[in-house]
Amino acid sequence: MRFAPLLILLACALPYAAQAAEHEVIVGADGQNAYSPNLLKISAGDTVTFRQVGGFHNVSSSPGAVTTFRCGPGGCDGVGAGNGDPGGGTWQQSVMFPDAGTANYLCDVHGQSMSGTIIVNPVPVTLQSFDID
Ligand SMILES: [Cu+2]
Repeated sequence: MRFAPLLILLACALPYAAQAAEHEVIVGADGQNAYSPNLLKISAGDTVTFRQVGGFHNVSSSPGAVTTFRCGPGGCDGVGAGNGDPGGGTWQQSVMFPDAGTANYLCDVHGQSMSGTIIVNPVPVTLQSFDID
C-alpha cells in the first residue's frame, strides 16, 4: 500500500509570550495630592511602579481589588518586613498584577480625594497553525 504524504493541519492555542511591561504612576507630582496617571490600563503580568516625588502619601488598594497592595516608603504590607504606611520624601515600590480585573486604590491620608484605578486586561491569546508531513 502506498500512503500519500499526510498533511495535518494542527491548530494549537498557545499563550502569546508577550513581554511583561513596566508602568509608572507618579505620586504627588507638582505638590498635588494626586496620582498621575490616575487611570492606567495594563495587561496581566505587567508591573506598576508607584514613585512618590512629593507630599506625604501611600498607595492602598480598595476592597475588591484584583490584586491587593498597600505600599509606602517602608515597603509593602505582606512583602517581607515591609510596612505600607504613608510617609514623606521620595520613594518607589513596584507591584505586579498577575490577574485580569480592576484595582481601585487610594491614599490612606487623603482618602477618596486622592485615588486611582488600574485596569488589568487579560493577556491576548493567538492561534498558530503548523503543517506536518
Ligand atoms: Cu495622599
